[in-house]
Amino acid sequence: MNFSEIEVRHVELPLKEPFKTSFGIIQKRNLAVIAAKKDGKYFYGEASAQFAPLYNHETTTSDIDFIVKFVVPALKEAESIEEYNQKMSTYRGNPLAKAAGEFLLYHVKSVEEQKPLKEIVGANKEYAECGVSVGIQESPTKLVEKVSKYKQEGFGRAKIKIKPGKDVEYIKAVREEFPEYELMADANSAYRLEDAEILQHLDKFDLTMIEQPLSHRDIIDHAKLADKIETSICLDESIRSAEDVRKAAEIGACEVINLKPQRAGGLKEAMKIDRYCREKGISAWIGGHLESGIGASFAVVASGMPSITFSNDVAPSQRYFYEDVLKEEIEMNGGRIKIPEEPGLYSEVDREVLERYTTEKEVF
Ligand code: OSB
Ligand code: MG
Repeated sequence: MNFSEIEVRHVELPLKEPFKTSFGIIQKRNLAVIAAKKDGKYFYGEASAQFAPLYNHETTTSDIDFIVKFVVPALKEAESIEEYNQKMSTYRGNPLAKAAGEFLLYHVKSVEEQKPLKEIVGANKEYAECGVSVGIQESPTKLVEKVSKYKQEGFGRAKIKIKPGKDVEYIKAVREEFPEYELMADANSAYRLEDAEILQHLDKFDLTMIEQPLSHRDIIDHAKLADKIETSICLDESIRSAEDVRKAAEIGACEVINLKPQRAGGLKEAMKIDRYCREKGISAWIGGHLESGIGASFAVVASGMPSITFSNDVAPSQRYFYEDVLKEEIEMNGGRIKIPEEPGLYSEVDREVLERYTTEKEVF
């Protein structure tokens, strides 16, 4: 595409509080942001890796390296999103970095064709239903306090991060306090099949699902676990493509998919997963990685796709950040976020704010 300039930025957003999962603590939100200028306008994409390779193998700086070496040249050369994805498919892994460039091209497409992103991805909902992902807390009491606060703010369900030793007592405490509230758990691969007994204890608490209990590379043991527990299994880390969904579903490894477009390398593959889920009657919802307003814009839109039947991990800007990089921050009303009917992102990027939180920048 004919970009006059492409910026690759390391952006560091302070978090209101650290976010703790079984894989580690996220202290600050380090993001790789691409901005490409065309006909005087900027278009954006974001890679949602963390500072450390905790969720997958990618890191903020490995993504910046991948973006500089492979995404920037592909953005310049490709004449279409298909061509960009074709180029990316020759490289292994790095879905979060690949998605940053692809998101940017969807931003271009939306603005140039004057079509809202929701129409481009085939979204048929007006709102993204918001759930909240609650990090591991010091004590069950503290967790109950947190859930209570988020519930009052309007989030339609709470997802509780768990790990061995911080599971049954924590979930029990929340369930006792809120007998009717929609609850689920996310283990981020913290258990092994041998731990099935611990996970069986969770069956008592009427969780909508348990997300990624076992290894990030596994589907086989998840299928075995599915025979041992009653709670539905949802896969996150193990799913990188529509093909992965097919295999997991065929062997009975999951009933639900946490669909993260960035983990699938972008919106095109996310649309394929959406279609597959719809055809096979598999339920899905959109997951998140503490995105800035740029990444969240794409997650909000994806939350409107037809296969989405559960609340999503999409949240208003103020959930994690004091200040977001959008001119109008993402807002939640009555537990949901309006999916924009206008072309472009949720709102324009505030370049002053973006600049203020940029710690490094390269311009091509
Ligand atoms: O497992 O879904 C996950 C955050 C970073 C990496 C992985 C995950 C998460 C979350 C938070 O659960 C989701 C969000 O609120 O953006
Ligand atoms: Mg998860």
